[in-house]
Amino acid sequence: MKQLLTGMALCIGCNTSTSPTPNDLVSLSQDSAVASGDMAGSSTDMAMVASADMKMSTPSNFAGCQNFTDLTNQVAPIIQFGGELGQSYSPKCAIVSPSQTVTFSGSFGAHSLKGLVTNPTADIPDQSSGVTASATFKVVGNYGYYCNTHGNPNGTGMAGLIKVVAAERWR
Ligand SMILES: [Cu+2]
Repeated sequence: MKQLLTGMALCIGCNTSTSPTPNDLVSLSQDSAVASGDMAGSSTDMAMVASADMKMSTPSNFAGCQNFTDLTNQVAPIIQFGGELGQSYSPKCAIVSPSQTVTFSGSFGAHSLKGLVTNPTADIPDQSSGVTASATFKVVGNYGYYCNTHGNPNGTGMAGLIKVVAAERWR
């Protein structure tokens, strides 16, 4: 009787449709063999390509940005944060021209600023003290940033995006 019960317990689920059939197992192992073969052949190349892509890959909708505030006509554009704005930047999504200087204004002690490593250049400073910090953008592209306390490098929470666009490209 004890042996019978043990045998029944072991068989529970062993014939369900979710169990892989022998054919499935064969094709799975063939796929993984191909994949690992590719990886072994070019792992160094793949790493180099990935890091090169990441340099330029801040998404154009970072921080959920779809509608952008045009700051290109402003002599001294300012992005404010904290204080009455709470855990947000204003404007959160901004467009500037190359060589324009943007000033972040607010308490960096309460809202430590971080630029994304995927930005084209590291113009947005890491700033954790003081109340103003400036960034001059010489290279077109998408520059994401976030609050190290209330935001994330993936753009959730307190984060923003500066789009640096040559005038003839979007007017
Ligand atoms: Cu913050």
